[in-house]
Amino acid sequence: STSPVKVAVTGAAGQIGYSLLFRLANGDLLGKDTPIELRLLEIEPALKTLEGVVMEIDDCAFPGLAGVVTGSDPRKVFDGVNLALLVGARPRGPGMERGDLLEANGAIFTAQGKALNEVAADDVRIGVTGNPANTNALIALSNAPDIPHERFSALTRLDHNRAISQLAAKTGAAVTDIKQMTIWGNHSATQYPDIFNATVGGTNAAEAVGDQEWLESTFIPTVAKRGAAIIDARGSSSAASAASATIDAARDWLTGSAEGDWVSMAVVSDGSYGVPEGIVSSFPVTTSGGDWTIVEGLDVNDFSRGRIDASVAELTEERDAVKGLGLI
Ligand code: NAX
Repeated sequence: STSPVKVAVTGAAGQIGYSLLFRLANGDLLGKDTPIELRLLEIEPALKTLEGVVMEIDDCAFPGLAGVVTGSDPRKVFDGVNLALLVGARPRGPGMERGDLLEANGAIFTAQGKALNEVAADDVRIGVTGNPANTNALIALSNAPDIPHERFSALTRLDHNRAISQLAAKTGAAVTDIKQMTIWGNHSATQYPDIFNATVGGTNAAEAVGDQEWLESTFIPTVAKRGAAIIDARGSSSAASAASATIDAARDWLTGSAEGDWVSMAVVSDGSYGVPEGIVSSFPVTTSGGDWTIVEGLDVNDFSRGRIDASVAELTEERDAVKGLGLI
């Protein structure tokens, strides 16, 4: 029998956690034959709620679940973890300025970066879902000097999946017919979903759509503002879809992206596509054996260039702000 893969989830008592934990315990990450041990981190006041969630997990009698550890001390919960899914974050409260938000999250992600640096397994991979995801990942990696920067990523897979779904609906294709979708930049309203390099049933997607007006006025805003549309309709933010994308991203990172396709991940830039080195920005990547590689040589037309630059400008502002706060 294989020893269990230790998977940490922060913010485990939250909305996303309520879907994510059950998907992980069910074997949706690495298959039903790979046992998983869950390491669940919450803040003290949420531990009672978390206890209730763990009771429900117990009640599912998941065959592949090797154990559950809960706690509020990242140094204990992250001990020996192979994968850390950093979901918990501080939401923006009433009257909170952007700087306050970056500072509150800075405290969380500096502490968690340091704890991972000290106690995580040597092969640890860290995926950040909690917002502002790109900058939280930058803060965490900057506070974990012994973990290679390539081991950190921020989630833009939900945006990627949303873009695939919208393009499939527009073209009447199946989602499986859509390949090579890319989200560039920040997981925010400035993100750029790029269909110029995507294909629909083997045909260039922009040509298949043939409608720049739809691209600019419908597709891009629908994908970029989907989170707000869901809050409006559901009364709370995307949770099950965010959990599903968190699993998709981690699964592909650990087990490899499909041949002839790529995925979107926010990773530390090496300067590719004119994105300043060192910021955490979304790129098209292929993955294999726990490593990612930016897909190089894609055509970036003037329209795409402008959109990518705008989102990257927002990321460099966020980086400068957290640098100013002494968080990185
Ligand atoms: P919830 O507010 O339901 O849950 C967050 C949980 O995190 C709470 O239970 C809270 O107690 C916990 N938490 C706060 N600080 C913590 C700390 N220091 N250590 C451990 N746990 C801590 O939010 P939920 O809807 O689950 O969303 C979680 C995060 O995902 C938010 O930041 C949200 O903005 C972000 N999202 C990111 C998405 C993405 O695509 N990257 C999409 C969905 C989601 O909006």
